Amino acid sequence: HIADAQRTDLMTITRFVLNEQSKHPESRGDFTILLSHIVLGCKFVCSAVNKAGLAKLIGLAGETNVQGEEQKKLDVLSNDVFIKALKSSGRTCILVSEEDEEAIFVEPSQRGKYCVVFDPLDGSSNIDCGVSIGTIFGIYMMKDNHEPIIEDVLQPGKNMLAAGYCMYGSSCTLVISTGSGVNGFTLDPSLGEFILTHPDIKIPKKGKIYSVNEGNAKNWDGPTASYVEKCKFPKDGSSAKSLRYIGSMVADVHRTLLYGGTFLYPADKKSPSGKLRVLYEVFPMSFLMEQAGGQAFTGKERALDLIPTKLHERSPIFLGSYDDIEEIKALYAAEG
Ligand code: AHM
Ligand code: MG
Repeated sequence: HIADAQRTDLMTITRFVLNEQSKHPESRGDFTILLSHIVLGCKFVCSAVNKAGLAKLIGLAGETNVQGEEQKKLDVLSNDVFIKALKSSGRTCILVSEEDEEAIFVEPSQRGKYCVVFDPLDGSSNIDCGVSIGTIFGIYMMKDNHEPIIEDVLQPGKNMLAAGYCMYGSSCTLVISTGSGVNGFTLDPSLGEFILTHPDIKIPKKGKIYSVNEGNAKNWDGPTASYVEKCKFPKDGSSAKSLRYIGSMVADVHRTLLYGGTFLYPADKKSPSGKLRVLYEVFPMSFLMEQAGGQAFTGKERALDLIPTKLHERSPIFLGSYDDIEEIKALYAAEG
């Protein structure tokens, strides 16, 4: 009986990844160790986010991050925790965080073969009102033992080995792909373990929801404007789509993955490259979308084909259900 098996035969994230890795004879458990350090970071941030109101952690830390945005104390804390956890795993060599302008090169004594790109706490403008926020991460592997260089992380997203996010919402959910499908785990606070609750996530082929910041509409390009117009006033007899926009990428993408539909952060006249960052926002989410059977498109190309030229580069992004993204691709193709 499945329900009973789930209650008594708990598939923790560590057990799951160990099983997956055992299919690769060359694997020596390094990835499992790296992941367990990421999981530790997520658990810490989850507990800090839950306590934020009480602990008076909310408030400005008096620093601004690379993009010149105000930084909240929780961002600083989360960043510190992830960097320390990743370094001490002994499995990383380069770390790229949204909060740090420069890449961090791990000292030789703690070095391993993985490069981790991450946004420790995305959606921080939502902290004060208790809306879901999250951590996003992507993992590359160095192919040989050369001295780490910045080019090791300036690689197209399709070269990622794994990607995922952790959403701090009504429950704490970790969604991950190591390149063979997408699986979701929910933190059982009484056990302190992430348990497999969403095996083999597949995004519906077509959805009934679109998600975009429509306040930017006056600055959109033609194809984005036509797509949203089609969502609201379909001409083919189909019903209009619902709009859902939380303004927190992890939560908006999580809903898109489970319910289907589209999530867009397009280019506009004010931000010709959109807002979201290629390495640690666009790539990991695009990787997950493709692994779940959906698509991710930049307005020009498959998102995972993009070759970033700088660490904090931005790109427009359209991701979600396969058929819905086909529609957007057709609109851009028609524009030429
Ligand atoms: P942040 O990294 O500064 O938190 O910004 C990223 C967030 C995403 O989570 C979200 O999708 C987007 O910004 C929302 O932007 P906007 O407020 O322009 O709609
Ligand atoms: Mg962010």
